[in-house]
Amino acid sequence: MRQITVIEHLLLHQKENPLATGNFTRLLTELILAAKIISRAVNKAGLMDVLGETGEINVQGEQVQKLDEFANRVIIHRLQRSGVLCAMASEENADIIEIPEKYSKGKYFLVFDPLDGSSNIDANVSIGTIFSIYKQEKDTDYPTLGELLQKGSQQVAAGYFLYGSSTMLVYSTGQGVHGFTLDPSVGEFLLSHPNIMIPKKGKIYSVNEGYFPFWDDKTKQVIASFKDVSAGKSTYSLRYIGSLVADFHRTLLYGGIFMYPKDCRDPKKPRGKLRLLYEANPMAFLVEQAGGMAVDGEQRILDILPEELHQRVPLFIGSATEVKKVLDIYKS
Ligand code: P6P
Repeated sequence: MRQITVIEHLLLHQKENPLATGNFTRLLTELILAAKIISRAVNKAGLMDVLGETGEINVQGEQVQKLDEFANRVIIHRLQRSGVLCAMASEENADIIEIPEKYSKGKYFLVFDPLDGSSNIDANVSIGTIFSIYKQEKDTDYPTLGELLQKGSQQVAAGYFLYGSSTMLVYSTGQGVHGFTLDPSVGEFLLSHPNIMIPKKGKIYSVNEGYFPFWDDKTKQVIASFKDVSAGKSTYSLRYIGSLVADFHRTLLYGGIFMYPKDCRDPKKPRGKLRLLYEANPMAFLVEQAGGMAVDGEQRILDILPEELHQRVPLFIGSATEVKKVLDIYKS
């Protein structure tokens, strides 16, 4: 395959895309550089003092991993100087990250999870950086939180960097989903998976079965439906890595469904664990661009109007056949 870089692909294959302007290209270029720096640290984690926890607890109530903190700093450092953002929001930061006065601002709003799946870092499991890009609607220097809390359907682009056996970028600007693999010998992400489409039906379901006792009856019915091997029913395999980017990437390429239902255990988390802005929305944007579906059990993820930055949401995402099956059970 001819070596096509991300920016070349953006400009060549999506030239009619209003995003292929200098500003979006600049944003993507800085994001790619940040990912290369993070990838280098992740790949050398065992050799540098970046494994383990910092001893701090983040806004999610989770142990902050040293690599989490490093990835967060790298992205904020690079992107706040890009001159194309009006603000940022990180899964690691409680509030909106404003662009310091000394840097010029732009019209894009970047939402990101700097290193999702980081609790798996010490076990050398694939982890990733997830991002969403929105446009600022109003022409104000300092956007309000209300302006930034847009429905996922308003995303102008979304994607993830996967730090695994190879480092990949999978993203969409609304013109299909495209995968690029980092070639360390040239230091570029090169097109490796053009026009990714998720299989209409899969043979894998992905959920943390350990939480079965905490699910309501409907949810138990949903999960049981993927284990029903009575006559004529499809048999499914269970695969669960516990790192959303890795579980989603497998679902996108192989088909099937990833589920993180709400659980009745923690009244403080009635909607489950995954975050709407930082995890569900970007993955929902991608899966719909690839011909799949993403719901919370009742409605389309991309139709949910966020009420707060760190809002959580149940997530059922993957091939249309399996997601429709979930919706039918919840509605029955
Ligand atoms: P559990 C990682 O912490 C994460 O946010 C996602 O990457 C992953 O899908 C999920 O949590 C795993 O959660 O409760 O199964 O360990």
